[in-house]
Amino acid sequence: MLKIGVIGCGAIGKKHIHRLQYLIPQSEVVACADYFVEAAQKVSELYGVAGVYETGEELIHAPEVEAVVITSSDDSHAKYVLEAVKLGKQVFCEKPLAVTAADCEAIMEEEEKHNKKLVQVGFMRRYDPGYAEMKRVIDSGELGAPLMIHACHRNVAQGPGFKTEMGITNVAIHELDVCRWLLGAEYKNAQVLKVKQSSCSEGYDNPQIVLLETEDGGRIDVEVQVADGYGYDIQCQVVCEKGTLNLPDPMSVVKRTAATRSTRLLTDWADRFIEAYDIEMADWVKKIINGGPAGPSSWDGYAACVAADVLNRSRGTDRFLPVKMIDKPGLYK
Ligand code: ISE
Repeated sequence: MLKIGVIGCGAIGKKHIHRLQYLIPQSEVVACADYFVEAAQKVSELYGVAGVYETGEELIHAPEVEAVVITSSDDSHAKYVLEAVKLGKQVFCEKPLAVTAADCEAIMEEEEKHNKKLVQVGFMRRYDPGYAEMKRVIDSGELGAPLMIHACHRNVAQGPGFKTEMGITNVAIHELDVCRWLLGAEYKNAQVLKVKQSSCSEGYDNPQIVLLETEDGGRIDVEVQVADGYGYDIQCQVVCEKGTLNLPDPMSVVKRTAATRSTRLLTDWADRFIEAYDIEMADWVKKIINGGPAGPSSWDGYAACVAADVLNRSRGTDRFLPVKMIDKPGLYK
């Protein structure tokens, strides 16, 4: 039984606690913490979590906590990951791993001191059955080399405080990970474009187009609409030499009535990727029990963070900017 502490008791935190507590037989959530301690207390009552800590640091140091799940706000991830890694505890950190590349590097340096992987980043799309099948076909070589990806990431709306840059660091970050994973290549250049704007935006760029070039010349374009006014819609097409692969839409009953045929679209990302999250968490627990994580690593968190940084810096320059990364440390090869 893996005894887990969860830092961050908001929406995704609660969903992960539910998974770890009730759906995965080999894990138990023994502690939780939140910046708002009342939120942690509520979660503790709701899900039968024995320990409530006032700070993430106290939870990380708690002797009963063997592994840590971080689902707090994006800008708090790095300090908690670093603290847990220093103690040699396994960590699952929701994306992004950190908001700066320098913080990702510090995490990798600390992890290397232990000479073993201690971090998995929550890039759950790699566990989605649709993306996983696309990856399998690409790697089989059946369609020849992959040449380009056309993708869309569309959210219904954003809450208060949303900023243009978050369209990359919080939203398109998933494509930044999944595209390099699908293509098996790192990025060379990146650029973000401000295009014709939607009236659904409230003070931030929407849509934006993300353009990427990989080291082997592959091309990626991602339409990022953070407020589309109609649904949560994720599309991905990989164009290969001898065919194309399209990400399947989630299952939906086809309704025929009043001379129309329709299927419902989802509106919440947590529902769209529910299966991916379930598989991801169960796999993380299983792999930790059997020796160590095998999912997206700190290097993957770093690669996405560097690309996000470059994209945000490219805004308004009308130019592709180079994506420069440190040499890949041996631990992640
Ligand atoms: C959220 O954190 C996600 O992971 C979703 O996939 C993304 O669509 C949403 O905009 C993010 O806030």
